[in-house]
Amino acid sequence: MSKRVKEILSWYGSDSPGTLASLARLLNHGRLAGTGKLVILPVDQGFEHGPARSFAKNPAGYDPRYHFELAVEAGCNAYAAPLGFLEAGAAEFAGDIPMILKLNNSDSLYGGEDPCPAITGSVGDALRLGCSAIGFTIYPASGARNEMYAQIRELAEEAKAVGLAVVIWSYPRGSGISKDGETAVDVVAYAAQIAAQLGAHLIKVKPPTEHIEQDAARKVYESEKIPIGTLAERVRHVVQSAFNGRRIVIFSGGAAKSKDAVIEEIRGIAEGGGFGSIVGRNSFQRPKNEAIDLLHEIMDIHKNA
Ligand code: FBP
Repeated sequence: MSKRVKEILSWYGSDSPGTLASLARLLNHGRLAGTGKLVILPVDQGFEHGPARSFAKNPAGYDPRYHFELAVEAGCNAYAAPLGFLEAGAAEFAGDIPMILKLNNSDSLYGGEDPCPAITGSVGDALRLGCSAIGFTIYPASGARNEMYAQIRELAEEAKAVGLAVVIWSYPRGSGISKDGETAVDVVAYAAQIAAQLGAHLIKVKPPTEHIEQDAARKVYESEKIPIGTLAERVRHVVQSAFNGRRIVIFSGGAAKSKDAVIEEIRGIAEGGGFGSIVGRNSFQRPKNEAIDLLHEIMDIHKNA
C-alpha cells in the first residue's frame, strides 16, 4: 500500500475495515494505482440523456460490454453505471475493474424545474454484482433536495454497514438557482461541502466557473479576497470546502468537446489539487483508440501534478 493511499484512508477514521478496503480497491486499481488520484468512467448518460444523445456518436456504446472494455483497457480506477448496464457485464468482467453502482437516476423525459431522481438499485444489488461502492446523485437547489438527502442518509448507512464506499454526484440544479448558478464557484463549493456532510467518501462535482451566485457569499469572497480567477484557484477552493482536502473530490468531464479543451480543463483541475476526473461523454463518444489515448493523457496529467 502506498504512503499516499494510507494517508487518504486515514481521513476516514470512522469507517469499517470493509469500507476502507473498498476505498483502497478504487485507489489501487488501473494506471493511477497508488497515486491517490483517480480517473473513473461513468456511463449513466443512456438513462440521464437518452440513447441517441449518448451513443449515436460512437454506436459501439449501445452495447454495455463496450464500456467495461473501455474502462479496463484504458486502465481506469473504476467504472460507474446504473443497474442494467452493470448487470449486463458484471459476470463477464468479474474482477477486472472496480464498479460503482449508481443507485439513483434521473431521465430527461420529464422537464420539471425541481428534479428528483428515482431510486433504481439497492445496496443488495451492489453487493451481488461485486461493486466497491454505491453512487448517488443529489441536486442541491432542487425543491426536492431534502428527499434526496434523506434517501442517501439511509443508503449510505446501509452501504457502510456492509463495507461499501459511498460516492456522491453533487450537482446543484433546480428552482433555487439560475442556470449559470449550477457551476458557480460558491455553489459548487457549497455542493462539495453538503456531500461531505452527508458522509460521502468520494465527491463528484462539475468544474466551477468564476460566476458567484449568492449575494451573501459574494460579500465574503470579496472581503476575504478568496482567489477564484483561474480554474486551478477555484478547484483549490472547492477541495478546501470539502473538509480542507480531507475528502476525495473529483471533477466531471461535461459535454463532448475538443481534445485541447478537455486537456486544458484537466490541467486546471490537476494544478488546483483535484483528486482526478470522471469522464463520460468525452471518452465513450470517441472511437475507442482515441478515447484510450485521451484517458491516458488525462491520467498522466493527474499523476504528474
Ligand atoms: P460526463 O463526463 O459525460 O459529463 O459524465 C459525468 C456525469 O456526471 C455523468 O455521470 C452524468 O450522466 C452526467 O455527468 C450528468 O450530466 P448532466 O449535467 O447533463 O445531467
